[in-house]
Amino acid sequence: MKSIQQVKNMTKVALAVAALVGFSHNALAHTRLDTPIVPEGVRVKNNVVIGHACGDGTSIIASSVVFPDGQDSTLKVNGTVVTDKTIADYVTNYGNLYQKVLDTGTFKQEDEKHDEQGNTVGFYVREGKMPAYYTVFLPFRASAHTFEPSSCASSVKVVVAISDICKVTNVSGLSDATVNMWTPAVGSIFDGVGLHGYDSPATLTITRDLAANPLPGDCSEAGDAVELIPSKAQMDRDMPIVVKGKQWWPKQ
Ligand SMILES: [Cu+2]
Repeated sequence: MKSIQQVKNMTKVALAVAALVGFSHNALAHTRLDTPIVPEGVRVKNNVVIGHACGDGTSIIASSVVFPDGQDSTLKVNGTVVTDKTIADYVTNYGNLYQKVLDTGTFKQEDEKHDEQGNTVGFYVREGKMPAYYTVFLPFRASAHTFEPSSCASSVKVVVAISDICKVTNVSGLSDATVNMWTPAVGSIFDGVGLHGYDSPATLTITRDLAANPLPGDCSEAGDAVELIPSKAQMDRDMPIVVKGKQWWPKQ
């Protein structure tokens, strides 16, 4: 038989290992898309995969997602911001390509977010609880993206901003203890400078169908890598969760 001291020591070791495992799990499992790379011309059922809550004993109680609207979004080509082009120069049908798939299994209340033209620019879920050690899928559908044949784009990376909420606070209460913000750093109130998910957004990359839609002859062999990022103005407007005309998160 083991002495009580031996058992105590073993328990201590087991707890230390559990703490390490728990920590590394939390540090690694960022919120991302289930299928982050999709081919041109294919409609895909996808999921936001929530990686973790805000530390042991906390739960995700809501989540908010923003897709770049393509109106005032920032456009990068091979890593450099371009201002003389829009997403329409690269993707012929950008706008209203994303649709939430209704799923009230974990979060009982959800809705899409629409712009003034009625285009879906994001969605939110709330009235649920995901324990810290769980994961949850938030299903949505991405319609087929079509590349502009005359463009040199070989891929388009759509930056998707996500906030996983543990506690509803006002803007000054946004911290690692209350929210995980997987957002691009664009100067919005949801940048989360210094926080866990700083400038680490989820992405959806669409790859050109080079067989059906080959690059024009004057393009580089690799083609251009295009990136579409929601603007500061869109982030500040579309990231909050508004329920029946009243802002629920962040608190006002
Ligand atoms: Cu993480």
